[in-house]
Amino acid sequence: MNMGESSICQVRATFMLYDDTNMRWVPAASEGPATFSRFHIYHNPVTNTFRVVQVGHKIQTGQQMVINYAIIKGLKYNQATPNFHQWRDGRQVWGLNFCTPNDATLFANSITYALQVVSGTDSAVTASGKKKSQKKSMTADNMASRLARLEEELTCPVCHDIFEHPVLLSCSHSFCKGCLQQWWTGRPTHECPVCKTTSFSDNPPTNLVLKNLCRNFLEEKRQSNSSVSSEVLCAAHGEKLRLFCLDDEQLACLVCRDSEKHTGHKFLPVSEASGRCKQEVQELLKPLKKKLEDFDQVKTNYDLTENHIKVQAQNTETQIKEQFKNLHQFLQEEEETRITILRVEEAQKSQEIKERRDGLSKEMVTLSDAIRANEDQLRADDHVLFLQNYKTTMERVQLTMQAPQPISVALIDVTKHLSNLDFRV
Ligand code: 8SE
Repeated sequence: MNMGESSICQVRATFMLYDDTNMRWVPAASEGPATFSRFHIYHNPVTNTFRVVQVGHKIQTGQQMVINYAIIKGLKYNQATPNFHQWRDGRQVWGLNFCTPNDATLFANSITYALQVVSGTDSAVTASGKKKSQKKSMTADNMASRLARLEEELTCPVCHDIFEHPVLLSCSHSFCKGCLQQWWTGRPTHECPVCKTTSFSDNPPTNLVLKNLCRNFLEEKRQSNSSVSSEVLCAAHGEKLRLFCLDDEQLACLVCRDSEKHTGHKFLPVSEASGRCKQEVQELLKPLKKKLEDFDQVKTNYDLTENHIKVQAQNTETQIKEQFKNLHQFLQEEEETRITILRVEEAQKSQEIKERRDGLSKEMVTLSDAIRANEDQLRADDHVLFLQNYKTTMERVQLTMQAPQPISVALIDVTKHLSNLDFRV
């Protein structure tokens, strides 16, 4: 693990890679598919990056990194089965065969979180880039000139007004229906007022597209007029405020313009001036908006992180409980094994002692018999008989002179049974 990095999840799984040519899954590391390894997702909070790491055990140097895979934006994750998840990164398909469905869920949670964070950091940039280009094409100046061009295109060449019920001639020119009828009245041929091509029909068809365009345009214009030209009059002259003085940065009427107060000042019509000013304000707003987007991204990341911390805490708690359950089970079994070994040793030692004691009892009986026999000899009045047996008696006394064997059975070695149990709880 690098400095500052932390493991945000730990699971057991086998890492696999889909071999496209041979169309089969192959183990990504050398261990082989049968063994599960430990995987971590490491988070670097400085760069806000994530990587999947498999740590294997190297005999001498300790931990060795076997897989080191950066979680990148655009990675597609798929939970194929409860135990098998896979992902695509544009180049390859990877798979993780998890030890348990719980491991799979833990991993999926963390990688989903990581993907949200890594794609979030970038998407803000792309989004603002997109918005920038939109803004560029929508500046007020552009807008005005585009509207003027559109108005021109929607103007009837006869009446120079916006088309009213436009009809289409075969030469592809359009006119208001009324204008054309009027134009043709009293003329011998029905020709196009613009190109003079004779029309096939006396009743040319409606140019529906143009009609709709005109309707929309007029509607739009009506709306914008009603919102823009709030009829504010000049306080000094009572005239409409049609101009904007660039020097004083204030509205002006035609009289203001010619007045002494504004001598030598530059004026713009309000529509143009507002376009220009709006653009200026927009330019100033740009960095603020970018900043807001950045803040928003960071905030989103905080929300994501807060949520993920909750999930992590819950998952880790489950893992701790699981491991303690295993530990308890191991301890229970170890306790039972040790007690069984102790009981067997106790029984063996008791048996041995019983055997030795029985032997000793037999020896004591023999000895008592011998003592009694010798004492009988001593008490005898018959001197001849005593001396006759003297030699055998002496031999018998000497024979039983052997000291009793000391206890030779070892006690229970308590240390042996208590080894490694001294946890000092
Ligand atoms: C092998 N599949 C373990 C693993 N499956 C080893 C086995 O021997 N094995 C579970 C099964 C069938 C299936 N791919 C896609 C364990 O049992 N689609 C999936 C995807 C991808 O799964 C979707 C985002 C990213 C969305 C991704 O379809 C495992 C079934 C498979 O890219 C064979 C076929 C399996 C469960 O692999 C390559 C990815 C796939 C898209 C649109 O046999 C295929 C894979 C190839 C084989 Cl990645």
